[in-house]
Amino acid sequence: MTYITKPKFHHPALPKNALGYTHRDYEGSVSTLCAGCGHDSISGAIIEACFELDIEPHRVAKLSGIGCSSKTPTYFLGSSHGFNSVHGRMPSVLTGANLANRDLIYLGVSGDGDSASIGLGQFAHALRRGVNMVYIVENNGVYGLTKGQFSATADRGSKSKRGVTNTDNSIDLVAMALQLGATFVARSFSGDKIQMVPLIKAAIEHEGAAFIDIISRRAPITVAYEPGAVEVVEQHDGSKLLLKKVAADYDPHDRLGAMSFQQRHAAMGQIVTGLLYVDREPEDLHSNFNTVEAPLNSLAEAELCPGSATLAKINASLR
Ligand SMILES: Cc1ncc(C[n+]2csc(CCOP(=O)(O)OP(=O)(O)O)c2C)c(N)n1
Ligand SMILES: [Mg+2]
Repeated sequence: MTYITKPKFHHPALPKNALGYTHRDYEGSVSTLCAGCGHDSISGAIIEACFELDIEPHRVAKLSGIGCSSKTPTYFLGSSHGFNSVHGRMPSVLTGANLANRDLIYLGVSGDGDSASIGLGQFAHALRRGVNMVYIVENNGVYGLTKGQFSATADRGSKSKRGVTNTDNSIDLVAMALQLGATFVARSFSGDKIQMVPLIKAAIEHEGAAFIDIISRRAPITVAYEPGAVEVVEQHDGSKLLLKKVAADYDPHDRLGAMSFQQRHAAMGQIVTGLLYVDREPEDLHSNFNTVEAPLNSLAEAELCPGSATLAKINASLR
């Protein structure tokens, strides 16, 4: 069985948002992931963010690739549009959907295997084109669904559950997103709901390519650490993850500053978290392409077929 539906009844006094919806209206099926998986905490943060933003579920389109992470859209926003695509191909499918209908909120959910291994090219091009979307990578450093092989984001020298040592250098998706021109770049940790929810809300409201790398633990853990602080998280192989949260006086509007901040801390063995960069005036693919505002499925024949005189003019301009 790939999904389990939830019972419909719920407590009559559940809190409601401005639309009169409860959290239940933003949930999906019961998760079939391993108990305690960080991916489920990320689903919980997405549900909370959409509830708090009073989003109508039918205005969201969730798209994903293949992997445990890419399965998670089944476990949230059960009344939204959804498309589970092919391994590593979520970005191009999302781009196509977005070009056809810019009225929806596009939420791309992917894994580190999906985005940093097989889908690296797709990841790069969707970000550099400025597709208006929230792109979340649930980053656990492994191919979880296929039993834990190293992904391209696994640290060099880290040990798998079977004792194999990773000899390859790792890819930092945040560093890449900054270099590629993403207009919103953030990182968080699955055990830090206090940090995740506002980041997801801000990414949804951002009108451009918003990327959030969320480090996802395969065992339950919660953290609460102050801005500017470093949190040490123990890994399954005994190694330690050092999370460095941006300080209150950090300037998130400086792309070069964000790049050097990320690199400096990486050199100290620290992974920076928080809103690392945001462009206050993002451009998106539609403004670059000068596309029509109306969703393509609402255009009538007269707009879609402007007549032979217009066609002759276009042909003449190409001679
Ligand atoms: C074209 C193709 N190659 C390989 C696979 C096998 N496969 C399925 S999921 C996956 C990796 C998933 O890793 P990740 O995206 O990190 O997701 P996780 O399960 O860790 O959340 C692989 C290699 C596939 N489904 N399709
Ligand atoms: Mg993974």
